[in-house]
Amino acid sequence: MKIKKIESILSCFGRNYLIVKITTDDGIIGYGDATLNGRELAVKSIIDNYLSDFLKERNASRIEDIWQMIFKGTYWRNGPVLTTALAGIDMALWDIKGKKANMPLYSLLRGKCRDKLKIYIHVHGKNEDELLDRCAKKINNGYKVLRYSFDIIDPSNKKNILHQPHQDLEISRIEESNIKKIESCWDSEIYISELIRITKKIRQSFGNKIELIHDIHGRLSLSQAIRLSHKLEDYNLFFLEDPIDPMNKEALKKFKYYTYTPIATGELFTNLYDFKDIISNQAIAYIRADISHIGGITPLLKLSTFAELYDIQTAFHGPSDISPIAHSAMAHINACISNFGIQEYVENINNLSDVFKTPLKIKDGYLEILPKAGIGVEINEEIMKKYPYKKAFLPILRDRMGAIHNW
Ligand code: KDG
Ligand code: MG
Repeated sequence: MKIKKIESILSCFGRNYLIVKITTDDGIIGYGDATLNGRELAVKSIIDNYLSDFLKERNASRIEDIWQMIFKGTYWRNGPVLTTALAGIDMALWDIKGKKANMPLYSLLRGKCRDKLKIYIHVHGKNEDELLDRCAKKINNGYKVLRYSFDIIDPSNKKNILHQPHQDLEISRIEESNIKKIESCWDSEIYISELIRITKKIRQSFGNKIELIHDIHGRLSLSQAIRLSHKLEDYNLFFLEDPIDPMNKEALKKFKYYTYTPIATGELFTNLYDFKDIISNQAIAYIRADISHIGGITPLLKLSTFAELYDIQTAFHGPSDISPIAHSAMAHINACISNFGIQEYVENINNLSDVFKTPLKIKDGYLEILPKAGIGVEINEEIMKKYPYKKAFLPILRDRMGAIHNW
């Protein structure tokens, strides 16, 4: 089974998605996700101009060999552009392998060890009342775990909103803006006190019938994070994501001794080595790896097994800026690894069902996978062509003195 054609298809459905399509000489087509938010054209270029030359005529079933050839064999290893391109290729090859065997990916891997997956979704409010209303709505719809966020009006300048990134797609977001409009001012002290106040409010309103997650996006210093996490301990969070800059691994290793709250990190990591130290030191409770940025299914399986040895669970990154193919591929892995913890999911992602028909179904707040061969996503390329790429940028934050701040 030889690789005959490699294509990359870039389109925009509110969010830009870069899809890798690989066709074999026996006519099997595999799809993978190679979306890197705000860097789509760079990934497309590395696929079209470089990696496709390495792939033509190779045996499509030799996935580990192809993965190593691209990651190590071409010398310039690592970096999000390369690993995201590699992820798209890796997923497409696993999709082909599953289709050839006529088996869903979870069967081809280890076989299901659970029937349904615990998920969490985003809930955002432009103010406290809206947030509480939206939490109530999500709970009524059966969701059990909520990742909450909210806007804060800056008391010293009412036009400045202290924004938290979110994927509650019914609420407008400042992501994907024009380059001139993306800078805003951040104040961590106001954020810390508002977060404590609002977390208490949510617990008072809904008791313990839901689990709560909050994502700090690496915006705090170690001492701010320690102070905050102490105050949040009473509210029993499922986990706190990226309390401090995830690149500061030494600080993460210290932080675990200061808090009972489980810590999750890893959406920014682009290779297994990024995780090595913090897993072997048990600095975190959940790995937030992103299948499309860490290089695909092949490294994600290795990472999960490594984490299993340290009793660390998975909580893979599942925002709306990776495509339904990535969400589906992660669901297959989650179904067949023993240290699955929870999966981040975007409830409205199925609004794209005209273009991507996924094997995923939400039932009573859990995710289920239907038995379709391979990753199991059917793609309507004709409709896709009608949604051309639109350049967009991620926001930029500055502190009160005008210096760049972690976003
Ligand atoms: O592109 C950036 C998003 O993927 C990120 O803001 C989402 O932090 C995120 C999360 O936890 O979903
Ligand atoms: Mg995050």
